Amino acid sequence: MEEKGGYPPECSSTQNNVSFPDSAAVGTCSTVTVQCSTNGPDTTLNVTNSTDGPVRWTISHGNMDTDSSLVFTVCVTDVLFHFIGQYEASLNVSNSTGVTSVTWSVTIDDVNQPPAFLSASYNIQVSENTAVQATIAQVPLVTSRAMADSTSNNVITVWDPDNVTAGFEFKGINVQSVNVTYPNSSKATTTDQSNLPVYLRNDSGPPFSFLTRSPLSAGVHLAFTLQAEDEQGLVGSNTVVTFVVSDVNQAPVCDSGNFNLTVGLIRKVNDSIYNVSCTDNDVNSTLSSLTYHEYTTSDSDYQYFSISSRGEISLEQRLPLNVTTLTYTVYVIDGGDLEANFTLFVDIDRQ
Ligand SMILES: [Ca+2]
Ligand SMILES: [Ca+2]
Repeated sequence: MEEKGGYPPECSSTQNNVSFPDSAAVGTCSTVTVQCSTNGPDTTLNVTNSTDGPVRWTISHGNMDTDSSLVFTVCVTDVLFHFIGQYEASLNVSNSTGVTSVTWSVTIDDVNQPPAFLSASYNIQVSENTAVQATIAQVPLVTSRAMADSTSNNVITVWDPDNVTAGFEFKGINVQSVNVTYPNSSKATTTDQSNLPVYLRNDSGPPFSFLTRSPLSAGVHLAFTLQAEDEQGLVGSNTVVTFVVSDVNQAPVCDSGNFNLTVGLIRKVNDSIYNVSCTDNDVNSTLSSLTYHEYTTSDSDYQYFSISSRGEISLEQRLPLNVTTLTYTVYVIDGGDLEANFTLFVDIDRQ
């Protein structure tokens, strides 16, 4: 009886090369056709993967073609940044008689990537009473997107994965322009930070810092368009960092303070005797909305007067005959519950 051949598989190439740029996206594949003959009694071949090194790719194959070819595909399964170099992987192709090893040299090439910001825009609230020379945001550099701080609102992370090849690495941040919007709706655009109340200190670092140079005015918006650049001059997408100066409630101010007012005895009920005028500097319309009231506990003379919510004081009763001065204390309160008060001393003119 004739015996079938008894040899391990024969493959057309036992040493194969593939290379990927380190910027290759997960899922990128390189296909290599290797003809492996069954070379024996079997009709199929077994392939076992004995890849070592970083597990950032897989080598798989399809069904055997009629010409005894196996088509192998090397696919990227994880990001390749920071895995620059040459690695070896191997497969064992076997039949019932023996094993043939097919090796793969996988090369990850360093490709320069432009630096990038984690986010295309940032909105940062800054209180109007922030101290001068305070740090209001930071711009750190990382070499991996995964290392970026994505939870702190005032951290503007820039990343450049290149930290191996000289000349590919991050160089600095340029302020392209600053758009300033004032509470009165006027706008200005500048490339010169020197007169702005907020500026990016980009001459030392990273991390770079945004600082206040001068007191901040409520309602002002400062939008910085930033560009990150590497040593080879590559630039990524810009980011826009907008600082919004928030209004902090301040109490109303009444210019008059306590004062004396002379009112004729013969004035009639409902006659208007005075208009209180207080002001509130807040930009926010709620924080600056004022309503006027009278105190009904501190003195008893309030019954002679009334004050409208807009500050108009009128007589509520005829003035008494036997008194020369009445005391009337009023207060004004803003939409944020801050108040100012003052006392009117009403001298009754009997003439
Ligand atoms: Ca780079
Ligand atoms: Ca106020």
